[in-house]
Amino acid sequence: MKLSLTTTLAFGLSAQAHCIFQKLSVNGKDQGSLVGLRAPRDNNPVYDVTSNDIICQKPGSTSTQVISVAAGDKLGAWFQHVIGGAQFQGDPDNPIAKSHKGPVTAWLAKVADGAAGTAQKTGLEWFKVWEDTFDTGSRKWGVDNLISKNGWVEFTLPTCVAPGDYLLRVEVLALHSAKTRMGAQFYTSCANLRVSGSGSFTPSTTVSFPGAYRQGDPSILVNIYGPMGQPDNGGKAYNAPGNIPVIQC
Ligand SMILES: [Cu+2]
Repeated sequence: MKLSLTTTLAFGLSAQAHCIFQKLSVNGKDQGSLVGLRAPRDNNPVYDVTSNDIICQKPGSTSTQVISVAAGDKLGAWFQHVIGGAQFQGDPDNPIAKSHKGPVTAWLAKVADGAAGTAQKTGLEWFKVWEDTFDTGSRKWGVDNLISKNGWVEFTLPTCVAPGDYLLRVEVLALHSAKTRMGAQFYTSCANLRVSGSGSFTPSTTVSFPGAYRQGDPSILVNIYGPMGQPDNGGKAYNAPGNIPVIQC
């Protein structure tokens, strides 16, 4: 299909180059669109790290289904430009615009057993189970790897995670405009998980959302462009915000 200039411009204006975490996979098995997820309806980012929207994005589609997983399973979180995937055929901003460099992180918070589908998202204690931030060797960001896997973020649920119900929060942080205060863009959804296995990990350090991030954090208020304008953080290491390491089993 050949788009007319008018159509292209119309898409260009309406189609901001954002993304939505809208599907989970377990050991490669797709769980279905929005199944077991608390996801926003539109792809606009959250900018205000003090808002409750920083937890699971803006209230939108809320599934009360719970996804059963085992510690050690390979989980996938699927980010796409709009719900369903590309906004139109050949959408260059699917899964997300290439400009949107930044880290991808995955977090868990324990909720009452049996309550993953209905538990409140506020007041939880979060710990980090995985991250893909910035590789100073290849100068690739987590978002670059997400794009190379057509929007899939894949990680192993650590084997030590104790059985029970959790919310899983996977976050893309886009830093292309982060040199301006409130310019960093946060994209998250939460998945309702029921974890089985024989793990017994209890996190010694947790953070709250909101609370973990501050608008002036050097990881949030940051110019990622080097002297030639290249988005490589000037070749320097980059730590994802939250000041908490990934758990070690
Ligand atoms: Cu965007």
